[in-house]
Amino acid sequence: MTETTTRPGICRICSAHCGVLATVVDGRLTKVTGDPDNPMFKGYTCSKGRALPEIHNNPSRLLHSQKRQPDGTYAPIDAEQATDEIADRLKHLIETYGPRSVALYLGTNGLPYPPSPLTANAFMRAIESPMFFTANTIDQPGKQIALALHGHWLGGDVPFNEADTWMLVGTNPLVSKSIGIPGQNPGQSLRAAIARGMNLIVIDPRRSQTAARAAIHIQPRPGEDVAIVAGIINFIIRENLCDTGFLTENVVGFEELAAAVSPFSPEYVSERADIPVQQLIDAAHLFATHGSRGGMVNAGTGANFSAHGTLLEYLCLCLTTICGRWQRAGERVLRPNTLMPAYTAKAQAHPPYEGWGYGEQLRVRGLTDTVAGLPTAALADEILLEGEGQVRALICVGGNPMAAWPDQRKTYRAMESLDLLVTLDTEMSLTSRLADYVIAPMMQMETPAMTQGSELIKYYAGGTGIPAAYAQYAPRLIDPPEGADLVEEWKFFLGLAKRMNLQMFFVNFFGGGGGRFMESAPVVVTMDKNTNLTTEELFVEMCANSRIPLDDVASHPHGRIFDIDAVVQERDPDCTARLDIGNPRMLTELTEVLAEDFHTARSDTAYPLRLISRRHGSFMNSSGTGLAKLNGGKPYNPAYMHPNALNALGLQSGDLVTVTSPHDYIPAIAEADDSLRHDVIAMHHAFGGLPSEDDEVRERGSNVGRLVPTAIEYDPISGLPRQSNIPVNVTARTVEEVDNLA
Ligand SMILES: Nc1nc2c(c(=O)[nH]1)N[C@H]1C(S)=C(S)[C@@H](COP(=O)(O)OP(=O)(O)OC[C@H]3O[C@@H](n4cnc5c(=O)[nH]c(N)nc54)[C@H](O)[C@@H]3O)O[C@H]1N2
Ligand SMILES: Nc1nc2c(c(=O)[nH]1)N[C@H]1C(S)=C(S)[C@@H](COP(=O)(O)OP(=O)(O)OC[C@H]3O[C@@H](n4cnc5c(=O)[nH]c(N)nc54)[C@H](O)[C@@H]3O)O[C@H]1N2
Ligand code: SF4
Ligand SMILES: [Mo]
Repeated sequence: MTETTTRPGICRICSAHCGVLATVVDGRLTKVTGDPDNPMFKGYTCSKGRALPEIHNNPSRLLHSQKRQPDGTYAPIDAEQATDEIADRLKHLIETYGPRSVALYLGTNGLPYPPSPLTANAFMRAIESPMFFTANTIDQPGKQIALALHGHWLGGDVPFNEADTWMLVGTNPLVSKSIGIPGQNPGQSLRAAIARGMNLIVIDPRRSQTAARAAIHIQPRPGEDVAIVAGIINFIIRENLCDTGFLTENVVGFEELAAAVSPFSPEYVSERADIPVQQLIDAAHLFATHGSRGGMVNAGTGANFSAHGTLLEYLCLCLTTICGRWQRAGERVLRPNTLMPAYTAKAQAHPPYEGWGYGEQLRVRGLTDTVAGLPTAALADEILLEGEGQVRALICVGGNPMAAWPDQRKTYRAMESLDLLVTLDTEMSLTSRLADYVIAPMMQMETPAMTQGSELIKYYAGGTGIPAAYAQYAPRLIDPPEGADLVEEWKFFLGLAKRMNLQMFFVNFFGGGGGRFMESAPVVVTMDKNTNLTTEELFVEMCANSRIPLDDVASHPHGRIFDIDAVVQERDPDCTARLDIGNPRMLTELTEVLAEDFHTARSDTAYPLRLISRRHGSFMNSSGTGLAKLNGGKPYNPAYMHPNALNALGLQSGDLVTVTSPHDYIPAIAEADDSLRHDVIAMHHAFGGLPSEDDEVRERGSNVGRLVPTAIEYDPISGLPRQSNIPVNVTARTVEEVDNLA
């Protein structure tokens, strides 16, 4: 007899954390749909969430950990045995070379498993290695650094669902569900907002899905967002459209900002960004004056990848602040915590603090630790650079350096040169194919789930996080497949700690951004030899100081929006804190941007096109690209080009081309796309094979990271290289080259 159950669960592929319904037939996940009874999502999901059955039942999923054999092939290994061997090798490396020789990299798939990043971090602290890296510093590290320089507004964000304007710079939340428009069914939120009269302003070289809905779509040359936002600020200041009351009470640095942006006249910005003067003026005017409830500015990856990501984020905060677009006393708190501790939102500033320059010093490019973490773009150098402190072992948790890091060839050399590479991955990812050990973990529906992480991200950047007192908990919905030997990631680290005789201090929230504003002390769980916790028990610890008890949340299996009447309080009478919009370091960098010779850069005939980033609706970075259900028979990432640009090169959709940057080249498959500027090509990142597998471009796609050098143009604080607006040329592959690829 078959047994079928349908129960609520949580998709955690992206930070939206949609409440779903999961159907299980005889222990096998067969169907995932939206949950109409979920009050937040009301039945919403995306194609990735609905593919969770295929993701779980993927024939290439690892059901056993793997060990690399002397001949380079892989053989299954018992997870306990693998942990023994890894612990021994780590102990030996630490004894011989010191703790800094061991580094850890946490990628995007830490997100689905709340204790996993925290235990990985506790393990690194226990071995006393500072070398803890995450994908954050190859993403938008400027967000947290800029917040440190600007200060935080303790009243929180203006609700998107009430605002009459909003500005989005280089982000496409209809697809990415990441920022600005709430990620919980963004299409629905945007439709409602537009129906209400919202005028959306989108700055994007591509008519993205989001840009197509905008009242004003500025379609500039890529990489000019700093100039554009500076120009908008300048116009608003010149036209006296600032919120002077807010500025007087809460802000310092206005004169300095006004002086620094003054050269960014509409005419100058128009020429530099190649946009109509009037459009810039209209956008600035609209943003400053439209409607009764002004909205905010949010930037995404596209705008952050220009090598001035910190400055761009800082200017976005300045624009929000000069217009006073923060929640005020008496207004509702947009994101009151539910599975996080309660806090008091106040209509006042939290003053600026140190954003970088402390902690661990990297041995390259003068980079240091930052509030966004250590610069991941320099980790390959730390592995390759010999001498005191050289990194010799790397543990990758839910990340894929070979697919996602800049400079793929350098990354390859680094991975190959390691004494020990361990990945925790659900498949033989590009990076796992170079690993000594691949630890096979349990997957989403085999582990308990909660929405705490989706709440936490509001501390990372404005415009993110669930915009309501919403929470959900879901138990394990399936057992791992029969005969499988799978570990929960956090238990792998506990297993290492036990074998290495370490005591770990597990802290329920990271310090930095989040920890700074917690009114209650973090929960600390001491883990050692005697620790015998289940994940469920650890969740209870993690939520020990939550506003709503975890039990209460769990008693509403479809999730619940709790009735919390949180209102922003008046500022403290003795508050002297101010937001700073005149940070000297940032304004000096703005002057340097102004001094750039953009005419010469633009007339480089060797690289006439600019390659920009964009996300794929069906995949989360490199995850899922091999699944037929998601790739619809197209497992590669095309080189999207305007049809006229394609014609001019004598090319057609489907043709093989070579995309060359000053740094390297990749094969690619051209595809017409009239949403782009003529001088821009767009490609999804995190595709492609190893550098030796160019002939598999139709099966694996192309690795954009290979075109990106790490040490030439990069954000001076975060080390984030220029991952968009990459100068390139596109040429047809010669008959010979195509033959070789056949
Ligand atoms: N050129 C260029 N480079 C970029 C970007 C860009 O736009 N352009 N974007 C950058 C950004 S924003 C980011 S966040 C990084 C992403 O960088 P990474 O996080 O390093 O890359 P992902 O592809 O997300 O890696 C996810 C890995 O998790 C594995 N995985 C899938 N499911 C599970 C699971 O349940 N458990 C475990 N343990 N593993 C799982 C996948 O197989 C894959 O190997 O890339 C950055 N790099
Ligand atoms: N479906 C899906 N969702 C995802 C992911 C995924 O891979 N797939 N990845 C997740 C991750 S890790 C992240 S960090 C977020 C990122 O979320 P977003 O930042 O929203 O990323 P994208 O969707 O790539 O949107 C970036 C936009 O920037 C534009 N752009 C590129 N270069 C420039 C430029 O120089 N200036 C300006 N103004 N625009 C530019 C691109 O055309 C694109 O429309 O998405 C998350 N969500
Ligand atoms: S939007 Fe994100 S969380 Fe929701 S179903 Fe899609 S991938 Fe899953
Ligand atoms: Mo990201």
